Amino acid sequence: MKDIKKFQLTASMMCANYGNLEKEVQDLEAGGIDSFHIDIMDGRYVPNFAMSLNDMAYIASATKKPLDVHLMVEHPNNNIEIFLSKLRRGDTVYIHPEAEYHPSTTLQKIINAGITPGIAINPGTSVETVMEMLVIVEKVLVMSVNPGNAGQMYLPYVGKKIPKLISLKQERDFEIWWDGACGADKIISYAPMGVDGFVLGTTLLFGKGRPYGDVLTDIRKLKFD
Ligand code: S6P
Ligand code: MG
Repeated sequence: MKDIKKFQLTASMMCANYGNLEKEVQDLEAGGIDSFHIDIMDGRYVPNFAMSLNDMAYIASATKKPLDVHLMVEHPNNNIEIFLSKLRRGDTVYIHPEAEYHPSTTLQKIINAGITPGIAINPGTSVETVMEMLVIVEKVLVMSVNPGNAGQMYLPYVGKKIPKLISLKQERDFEIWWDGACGADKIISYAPMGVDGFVLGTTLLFGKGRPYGDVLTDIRKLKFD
């Protein structure tokens, strides 16, 4: 058995208790979370509204940990500056290529702002359709559920994309992150293969009646073959 400690963990803040967001941020940070995942939705690109600009800005002000901003909005190029202006070097912005006419233009705006550029790949989007963008981005967020909601079922066909992306990541220099229905089984399967980070939501972290620090410690202690 080999201990693999290199993977990162980010907390999906749309699953947090909004009754006391400050305490949620503090508890997650004290518990050892690496970053905060912020799901921004517009009710058009996805059939839901989760977090928005002010939630993101508040969490940015409440922590020095990086923000991992997942934009599920149509045509982010139209107003992405509003988000970028509230972020800091070390934060990431993911866009969905399908939501944009010219995704590489939008990615260039993210890069020009000094923010880490990423793309999110939907379950129904194949790796082949984003091949050129893999050269531009630093992070790829693999969605294992359709975007829009927490607490959904894992779509098993998504796992097949991981070996494809792993074979491309050295040459094209990007990190691979997993988003959706992330249980310990997914970390055990995919961290040893080379997945760099995991988004934790209701499946593993939130609503468990256990301190976040205990859950995160258990995840870090997972054993790998
Ligand atoms: C979904 C969103 C995700 C979820 C996360 C929740 O649109 O992008 O980040 O918040 O997947 O995790 P879980 O374990 O409830 O699926
Ligand atoms: Mg997300």
